Amino acid sequence: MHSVGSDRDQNGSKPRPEADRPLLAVLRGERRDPPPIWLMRQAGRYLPEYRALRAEKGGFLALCYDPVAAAEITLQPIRRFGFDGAILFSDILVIPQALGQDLWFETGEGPRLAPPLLDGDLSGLIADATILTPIYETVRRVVQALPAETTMLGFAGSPWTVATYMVAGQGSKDHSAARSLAYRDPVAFQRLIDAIIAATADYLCHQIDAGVEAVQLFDSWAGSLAPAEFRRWVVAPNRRLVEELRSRRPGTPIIGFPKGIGEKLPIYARETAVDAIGIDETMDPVWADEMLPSTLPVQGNLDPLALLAGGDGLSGAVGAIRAAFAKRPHIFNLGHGILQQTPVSHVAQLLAMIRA
Ligand code: 1CP
Repeated sequence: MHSVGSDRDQNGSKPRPEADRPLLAVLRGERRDPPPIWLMRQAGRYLPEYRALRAEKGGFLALCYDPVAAAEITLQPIRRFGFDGAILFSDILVIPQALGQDLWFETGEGPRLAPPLLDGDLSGLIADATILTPIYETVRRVVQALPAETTMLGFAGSPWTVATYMVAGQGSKDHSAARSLAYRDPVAFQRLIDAIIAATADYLCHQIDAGVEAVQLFDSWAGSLAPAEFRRWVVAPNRRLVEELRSRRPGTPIIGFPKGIGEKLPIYARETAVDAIGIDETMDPVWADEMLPSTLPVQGNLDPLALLAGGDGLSGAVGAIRAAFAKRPHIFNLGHGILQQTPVSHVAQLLAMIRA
């Protein structure tokens, strides 16, 4: 029996047309030449069309919760450059907000969260996951408009990185507030991590149900921990998220991005069991290629400053990365987010270089 809307799944979204999506193929373990490419923070301030929309809508967070605007911003870099992946326009700090912290951005300074959880105690907060609902609407809007060959990426912050903001109430250089709490009261800190894991798993499942085809876990501050703490607060929570997602939404590839972890890379890859791993620009790609299983897709690792500078330095760096990963599934990307001052023309040149 056909009824109106029978081509829609239970969430009301239309399934995407079958097509070859190179980024998704590589995340599933295929090698492609040229490698698929997307850039962390590709939707954002280096684009004049983003800055215009941000000025019109009055601020970054308002954009995150406005599905029409957020879908438009997600699509802007796809229209301009034809990246192989579109990353949902949102932020890792919406999870603390859903857990009950107030969130705002101080101009020129960065995020503020209140109250800071210096004792790791969430009991005074009122969690409300319904605030995340507009974000799933953004995903549905993007997938309706996305070219068939473009992969839709969702994301969340990893528990440790999110906790560093929740504990300090703001960004911090050495993450000492969260690190101190973890030493002083590991039981309270574990409760905080557990709450972030639970909220994040639900959040990512909803993103997947709305049409996201792969997810990235951003552990931007994974590099600030001593080895035993690294295992406890980076490896174990990411592994739990991977297990949870695999059992609840099997078949959705998970990219781990543990920035700054250096020699701990093989431990992270093996013990979290992520489907693909993002590496930052400080890591030697030849070393990473030697240390990681030959079938594991690797994403990275161009220095954002090389892209900003352009010229011969850029082409040299691109060549070295491609040579290092010539025999494995590789996704071309930066080692961290694109810098705001990056000339748009350099991004176009990078794509031309990769696809030549
Ligand atoms: O217009 C503006 O002023 C807002 C700037 C901005 C943007 C465009 C922020 C504030 N967040 C974002 C979007 C964002 N953030 C995305 C969207 C999709 C894309 O990649 O294009 C993603 C994936 C993030 C992830 C994010 N937010 C991370 C992890 C990745 C990373 O860069 O390390 C972190 C740490 C944040 C927190 C955050 N959001 C914004 C700021 C200024 C910060 C603090 C960063 C810090 O503490 O240094």
